[in-house]
Amino acid sequence: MKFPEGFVWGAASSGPQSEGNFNKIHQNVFDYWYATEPGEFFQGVGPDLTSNFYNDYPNDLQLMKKAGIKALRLSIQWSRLIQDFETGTVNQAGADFYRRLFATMKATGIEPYVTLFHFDMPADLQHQYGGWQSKHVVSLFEKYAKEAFKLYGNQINHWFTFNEPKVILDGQYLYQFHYPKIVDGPSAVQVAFNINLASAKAIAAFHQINTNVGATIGMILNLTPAYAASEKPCDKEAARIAELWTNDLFLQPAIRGTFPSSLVDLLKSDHVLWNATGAELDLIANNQIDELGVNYYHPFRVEAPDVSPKSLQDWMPDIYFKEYQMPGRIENVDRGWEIYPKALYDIAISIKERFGNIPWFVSENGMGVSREDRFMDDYGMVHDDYRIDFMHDHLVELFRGIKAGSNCHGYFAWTAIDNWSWKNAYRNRYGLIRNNIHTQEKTLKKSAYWFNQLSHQNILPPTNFKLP
Ligand code: BGP
Repeated sequence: MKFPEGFVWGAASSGPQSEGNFNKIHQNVFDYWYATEPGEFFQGVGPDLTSNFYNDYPNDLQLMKKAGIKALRLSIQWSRLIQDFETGTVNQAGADFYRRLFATMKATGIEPYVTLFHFDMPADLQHQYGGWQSKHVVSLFEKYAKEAFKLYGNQINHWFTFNEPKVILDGQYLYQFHYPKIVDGPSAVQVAFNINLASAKAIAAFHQINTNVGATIGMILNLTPAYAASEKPCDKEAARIAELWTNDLFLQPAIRGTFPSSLVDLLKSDHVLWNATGAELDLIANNQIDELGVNYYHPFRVEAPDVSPKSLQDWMPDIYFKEYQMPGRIENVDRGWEIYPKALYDIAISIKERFGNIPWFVSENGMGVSREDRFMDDYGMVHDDYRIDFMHDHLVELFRGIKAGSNCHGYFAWTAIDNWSWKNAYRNRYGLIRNNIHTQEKTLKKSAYWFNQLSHQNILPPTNFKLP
């Protein structure tokens, strides 16, 4: 299986999960949450040090190169770059850090793919205004984005406004796995709109400011194709609505500039539709992404809910669908996620057929496994054949999608070096490179050698790959 010429082999990470809090002047919501409730995090490990990328990046980048990583997705932390959120004044130390980092990446031959927002709302903006619930925060984000474009426009060719907006809704406003752990369906609806608006505003600003010919701007969406548990009409209806809510709510505005009309009708008849002005809708209509990043980990199987959505209950999106755990599924038990590579083919076809075959790439895919020292040999190398199998099987499906004409131009593993997984901290390790978090010693796993071969040959190595 030979991938198309120029196919990009990369890895993804984020600022809050890798940098560590060195020289940061503001807390983001995770810093604040850890400072106030450290027991919420696995083994009490917080975001202070993470993988020490702030200090260690020259060394880390060299290791990534050895793993064949030719592009690295990372994020700027709003809470590091900006001194005064209201005016958008830059914090010089933060600005210098990212400039040095991007320059070192270029010198190392690793192309930066930069995300502006990866779950890390500044804590002050969460507390003062309610974070993404507030349109004022949307305008502050636009100011931050403008500064980033001005500062790094000549260094960056691939910009992304948001990482996984859906997870922001789920974590902060519905299912309580990110601070401030609110449960409020109608607020989640407004947040969905506000994030789409913030992304469009940043795209508009990019078009005004950017002078780097060929630079593009996109968005990173976690797509979880919704599959009905059965052929029963009620399960299929649940899957239809789940697809609209989980995927199309962000895909359609980002790519076509409109919201799915049947979802809008449903929210309207439930009296929970977002507040939006005509000018805001025009802005969204006129500012589309150039490329789409797709994070894919697991499918979303659904069945009809236990009680009718007409029952008297607080509005939540899942009054329309219930998650279904398919018996006999293959699962990454450590993370509780079904492993279903075929969904990547389905995503490829859906982008081709429903979303104009927009240029896209897999911006995250990987497997988080706990206690990886189980698989370590006498020399300290983790033999992570399960990760190789996982990536291999997903790439087989991706390849099928590309052969069927889907416009996919890259694959980024989550992640290069084991990093901090939010509430799960260092429980599940995703890296091609192991991080001993007690010493910060970083060493290649077997999968790094596999990935290196893949990246250099552009051909999928066999699963029974032998170390060189
Ligand atoms: C995605 C996020 C990443 C990363 C990954 C793995 O949702 O964009 O930040 O963390 O999932 O998930 P987790 O860390 O929750 O195991």
